[in-house]
Amino acid sequence: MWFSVAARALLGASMATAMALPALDPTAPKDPGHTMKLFTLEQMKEEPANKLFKINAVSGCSSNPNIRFEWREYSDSDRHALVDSIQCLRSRPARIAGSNNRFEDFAVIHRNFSPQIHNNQKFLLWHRYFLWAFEQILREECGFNRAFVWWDETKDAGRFSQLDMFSPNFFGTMHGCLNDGKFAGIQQVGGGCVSREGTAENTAQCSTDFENYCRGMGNYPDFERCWEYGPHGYGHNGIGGTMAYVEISPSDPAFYMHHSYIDRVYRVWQNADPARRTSISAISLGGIKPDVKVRDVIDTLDGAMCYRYTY
Ligand SMILES: [Cu+2]
Repeated sequence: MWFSVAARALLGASMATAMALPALDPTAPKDPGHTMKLFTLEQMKEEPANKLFKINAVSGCSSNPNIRFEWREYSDSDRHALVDSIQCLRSRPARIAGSNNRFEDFAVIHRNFSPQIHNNQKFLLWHRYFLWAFEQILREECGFNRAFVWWDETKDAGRFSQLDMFSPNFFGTMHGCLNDGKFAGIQQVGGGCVSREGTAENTAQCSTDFENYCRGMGNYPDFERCWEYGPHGYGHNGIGGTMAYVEISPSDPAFYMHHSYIDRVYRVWQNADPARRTSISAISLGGIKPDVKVRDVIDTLDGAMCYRYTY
């Protein structure tokens, strides 16, 4: 599956308009996601319990948060430490079935969860946690001890391949199989080389205009849609090659740089209204009754509905 991008491109929309969103294509073959998934009672009992856990609350976070620095603010020493720690992860043993090393674990997990975490409102939150977890594993298992990084793609719109990030010094150059830099020879999950294309028409959509347009959205569903199908999709398709292949795109280390930009703009959009930091969306019945928040319906006795059962 390739990345869907919004037809509402602000500049040079020709690439985008040719790509219909999958859900709108009536000729698209039905996949297993369209049929009811069933477990018998016996199978259900064998399913491992949901491994939800709580992250230990970090006391004092608001007064002393970790800071992510933009690539251009990041020293050469920091850049090398980052690339070296990612390379270190590639030398560590896999812990996930179907993966060949610890770095690939992330791409395999991303592939396995892919239908649940794209094209819906979980997208931004899941990828936020995924990126944070990647950072933590770099620290815990490969000794990475610098501030983390983000990439302001608007400064490179239309010319990603000219950024020094995509050089043999750091993430490797942009064209064809990745065969220079620390990650030379890196393979995709599922086989084949990690490759890139670097198409300017697509990366041009990672623009200040497009970012500002999405940041102007007044509610989460509209922002999420704009951001996922807009610059997020164009960045993937623009780096191209492995990055344009949704499920396994984290096979390319550049994935994490791209998603740092996606996450940063989500945070900037949240900064504009505190309510955006406590709620992602309304539950909508299309106007039959007013839209409500999760908190309005999660407790039947404390919210919009107020009812209980006889037993
Ligand atoms: Cu993804």
